[in-house]
Amino acid sequence: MRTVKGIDEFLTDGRSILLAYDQGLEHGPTDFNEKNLDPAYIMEIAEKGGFNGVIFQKGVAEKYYDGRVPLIIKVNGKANLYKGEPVSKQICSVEEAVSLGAKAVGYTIYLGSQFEADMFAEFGKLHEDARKYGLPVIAWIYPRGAAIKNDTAPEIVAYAARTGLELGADAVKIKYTGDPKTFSWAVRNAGKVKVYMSGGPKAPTEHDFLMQVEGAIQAGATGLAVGRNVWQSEDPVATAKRLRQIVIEGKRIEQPAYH
Ligand code: FBP
Repeated sequence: MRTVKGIDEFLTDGRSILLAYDQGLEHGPTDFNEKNLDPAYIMEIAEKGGFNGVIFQKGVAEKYYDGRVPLIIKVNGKANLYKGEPVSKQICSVEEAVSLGAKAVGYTIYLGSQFEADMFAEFGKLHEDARKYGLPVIAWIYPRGAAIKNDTAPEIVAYAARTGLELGADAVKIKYTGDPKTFSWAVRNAGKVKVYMSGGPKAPTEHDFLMQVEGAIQAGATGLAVGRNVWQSEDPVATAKRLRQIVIEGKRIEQPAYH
C-alpha cells in the first residue's frame, strides 16, 4: 500500500485549518477590500492566526510566499466571467509547485459538469505526478453545471466525498450539507480520505459560520479550508482563534445571548 506522509504536516492532533486565497482568480477583485487584496496581509493572517497551511495559486506563491506556514498550491483554476459549463484546467505542474515550496497540491473538479471527464483525466495524471514527489493531493470537489440542481443536497455532497476516495485524493474539500447528520454520511463515504469543509461566502454572522464549523467537526471532518469568512472578517486573527478552538481544541461554541 502506498502512503503519503506529507499531509501530516498540516495536521495538529489530527485536525487542521487551512487558509484559502485563490479567490482573486476564481471570483475576481470584488471579493477584496483595500486590506485583503494584498497577499502579504494574507501571509500575516496565516501566521498570526495559527493556520496549518495557506493555499495560493502559483503567481501569488512566487511573489509573496515566505515560508512562515506550509504552502499548498492550487494547480488548476478558472475565472468566472464565462458562464458556460464549468471546467478548470491545470496551470501549474507538480514540479513547479515543489520548486515554489509546496507541501501539497490542490485541484478543483466540477463533478457533474459536461467537462467532468477532462478534469478526471487531468487529475489522474496530476495524482501520478504528485506521487513521484511524495506530495499529498487535495481535491476540491464541487458538483456544478446544468446537471446539478442543488450542490449541497446530502446525496450530492456524499457523492463528491466518495469521488475523492475513488480518484485517489488524500483529502477532499467539500461544501457543508447544513447539518452534522447528513455531513457525517459524506465523511463516511470518503473513507480514509480526510475531509475539509469549504467556507463559502461570508455568513450573515460569525456565529452562523461557527455553527457550520462545529457541525462539520462533530460529523468527523478533519478541518476547514476557508477563505472569505476569515479574511473578510473585521478581525481575521480573532476569527482564526475561534476556529482553532472549535477545530483543534474541540471546544463547543458559546450560544449568543438573547435579550
Ligand atoms: P471560501 O472559504 O472563500 O469559499 O474559499 C474556499 C474556496 O474553495 C476557494 O479555494 C475557492 O476560490 C472558492 O472557494 C471557490 O468558490 P466557488 O464555490 O464560488 O467557486
